[in-house]
Amino acid sequence: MTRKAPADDFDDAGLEVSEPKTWAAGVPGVTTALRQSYDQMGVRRTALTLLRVNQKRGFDCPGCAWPEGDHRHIAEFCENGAKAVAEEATTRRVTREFFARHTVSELAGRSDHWLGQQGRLTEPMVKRAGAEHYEPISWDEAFGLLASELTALGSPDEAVFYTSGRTGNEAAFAYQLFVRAFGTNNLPDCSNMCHESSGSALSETIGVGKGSVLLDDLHQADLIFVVGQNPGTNHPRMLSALERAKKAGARIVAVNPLPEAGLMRFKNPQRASGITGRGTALADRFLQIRLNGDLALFQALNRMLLETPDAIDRDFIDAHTHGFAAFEKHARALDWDDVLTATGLTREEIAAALTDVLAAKKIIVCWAMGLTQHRNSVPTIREIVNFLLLRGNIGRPGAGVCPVRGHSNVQGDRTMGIWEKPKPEFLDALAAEFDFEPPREHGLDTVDAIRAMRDGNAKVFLGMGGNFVRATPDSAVTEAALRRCSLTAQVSTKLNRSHAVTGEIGLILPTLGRTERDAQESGPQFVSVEDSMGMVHASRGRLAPASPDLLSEVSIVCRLANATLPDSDIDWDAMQHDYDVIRDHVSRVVPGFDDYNARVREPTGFTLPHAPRDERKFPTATGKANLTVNELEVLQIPEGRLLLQTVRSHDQYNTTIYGLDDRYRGVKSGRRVVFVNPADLEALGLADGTMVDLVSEWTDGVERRAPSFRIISYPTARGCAAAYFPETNVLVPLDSTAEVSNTPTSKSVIVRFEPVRAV
Ligand SMILES: Nc1nc2c(c(=O)[nH]1)N[C@H]1C(S)=C(S)[C@@H](COP(=O)(O)OP(=O)(O)OC[C@H]3O[C@@H](n4cnc5c(=O)[nH]c(N)nc54)[C@H](O)[C@@H]3O)O[C@H]1N2
Ligand SMILES: Nc1nc2c(c(=O)[nH]1)N[C@H]1C(S)=C(S)[C@@H](COP(=O)(O)OP(=O)(O)OC[C@H]3O[C@@H](n4cnc5c(=O)[nH]c(N)nc54)[C@H](O)[C@@H]3O)O[C@H]1N2
Ligand SMILES: [Mo]
Repeated sequence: MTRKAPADDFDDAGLEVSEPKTWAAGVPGVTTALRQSYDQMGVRRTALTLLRVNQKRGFDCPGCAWPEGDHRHIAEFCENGAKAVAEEATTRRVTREFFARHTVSELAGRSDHWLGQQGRLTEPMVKRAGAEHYEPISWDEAFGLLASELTALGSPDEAVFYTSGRTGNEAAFAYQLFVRAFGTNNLPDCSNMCHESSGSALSETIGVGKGSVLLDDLHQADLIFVVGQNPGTNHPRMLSALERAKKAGARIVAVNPLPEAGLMRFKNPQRASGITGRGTALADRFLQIRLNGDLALFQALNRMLLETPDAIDRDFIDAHTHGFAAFEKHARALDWDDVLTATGLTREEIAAALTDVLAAKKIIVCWAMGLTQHRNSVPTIREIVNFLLLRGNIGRPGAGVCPVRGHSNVQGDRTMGIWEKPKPEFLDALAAEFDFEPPREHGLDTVDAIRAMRDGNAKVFLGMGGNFVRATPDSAVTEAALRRCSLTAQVSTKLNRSHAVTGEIGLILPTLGRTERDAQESGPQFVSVEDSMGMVHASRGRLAPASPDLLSEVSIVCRLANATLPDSDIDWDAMQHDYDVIRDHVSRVVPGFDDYNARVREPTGFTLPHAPRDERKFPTATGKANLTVNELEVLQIPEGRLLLQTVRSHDQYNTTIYGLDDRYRGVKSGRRVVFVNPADLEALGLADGTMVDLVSEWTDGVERRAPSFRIISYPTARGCAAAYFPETNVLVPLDSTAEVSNTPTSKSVIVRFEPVRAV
């Protein structure tokens, strides 16, 4: 059986390929960002808007979750932050006339790029059962419709409430409260596809599922590993922190199958030398690892540490860790042949990295999707914790774990209770504050939600932001699952494919973006967010809303709650009219938020407590930091196949495609490309420029096919390939997920290439 991509965007007519870049940012970055901003919103609005990003009384950049320092530059934004802002602050609009012109099935055939470029959504719209078009609907009628579908369900567990990571804390808290008052824990979120593996591994080993470093720790570190992460594109402001660390003497080791430009050399556009000079060489050492080789790499380093006299911190291990004996026994038995096969590195390369480790008193390991989206992601991250614990590198300045989060408030949404597996203590606090009994049974995560909709066990889907249909794996299966629902509703700022692939009824609920003023009955409101390092701060929109008919996410949740739960004792109106009321509730329910309303009004906000970081206390089951035993399984790739990772280009934000270039990797005007090592091409009898279909092979016997990709001969690790998501999501099997975290394995998909026959 073959499963083909449901619809494919072939915007690639003008595709051009050139040599990849060896450095990031600097002048081309700034000019590209400004050009795109002028294009979306004109010169005056660009200047007004960009000056407010990440300023003390401005709005939080809707780009990534990297923290702002205390000493902010006048323009504390980066090229890709500017693109994210321009995308939201665009002056283009999607109106009722637009929907009258285009049928829903026509929209389903358009590319992600085209859909996003149509502009901001302006009023609530409905696609009624059997209709071909969306038509306008009043807010009251829209809430009434959604409420009647929800209350008609056989059980609250037949509804799915998704969240993407841009939603502010106040809306997130109100949303999870509504969902639990309605009666389910079905709160899947983008984390399930993102850093869930980090949360799972860190909770088990150090007792807190979040990173243990602050920005200042990075500045003080002796050695920083950047593993499975492309900060030049996805967290550009992190490059400034790495540059500063280097100036203070840190060494940087990059571990990646791709020689990403941002890791190699950086020209800081916020300093004059960065605009004119050669910039800073960032990585001192580049370990060009094979996809999925990181568990083996860190096990090898750990074995070598155990074999080096005085290399491990005995006092720390005795005082603060649990499980050393079993860990040591297992680590010493590691097979070097497995390590070399899995990593593709030489023993000398790994030994050289060990000299960096031995020379460093303070080590930080940073990582992102390169580590979290594999079958063995949780064991890999646990092994990194082992590595840091061996030399006492958790719970002291300049050292620790640093999972670099994606969406700007994905971490905050979790803190506010957006989780399908809430802790009993959280539910107890919620019950006490609101005097109701929340459901205790765990809900559906993203993959299980798709299964439930596919099988007819869930029938109503509500998305609080995001683009569920495109962000999730196995696109053909997911699309069919959504189409089987009785109603799908999306709270969104911009048009995307999830509006075109609907249940019997489809609803679009357009909302304010982070850049926009939010006025409620008690006056102007602000929201708050938590960055990747547990810092909470306010975000105030300044622009006039894209349309007078938009509601804030908080209003949407509260009005939906009133419509769905008319007998609820919770005062939804009070929350809607004044977000301080929500923050007061939060301060009594969520640990670390005491005096929330006062502290969030401080110019730089406040830092949430983190026991391992602050006190070297590890709130795990054993009361200590857990050293773990992780089995190394070397992925076997059949003859003639490659391991494919699905990555972001420089011109996209997840499923939002800003443009068709990937400047650092030398790609212009196209996205259907696949990067392959020249030696693999030779072995496969293929060449640069050949057009191929990508066919994924998996144990269920189904062949998943993504048609027509141009091969680019590229210096990636041997045996590995890379192509962009979401075009390749069709290749990721729904059932291929990480152990424990259930995250789709978007970074390891076994594929074969079939040359496209000329017709
Ligand atoms: N401009 C922009 N910013 C973004 C986003 C965006 O799309 N655009 N997305 C946001 C979100 S939600 C997230 S989660 C982050 C994502 O940030 P990243 O994780 O940087 O994003 P990816 O493009 O998935 O890049 C994965 C990186 O890991 C490497 N890699 C892949 N597999 C492996 C492996 O097995 N081992 C190792 N060592 N490396 C590997 C890849 O070569 C690549 O460099 O960025 C956030 N910021
Ligand atoms: N193959 C593959 N798949 C992946 C990944 C991968 O690396 N490879 N990465 C995964 C990761 S890390 C993530 S985080 C997910 C991302 O999954 P999602 O978060 O679901 O997807 P996005 O593309 O970020 O969502 C974009 C949409 O969000 C809406 N939006 C933007 N701002 C706002 C706002 O302020 N409020 C509201 N309500 N809506 C807003 C807009 O309508 C826009 O179209 O994708 C995952 N999927
Ligand atoms: Mo993410």
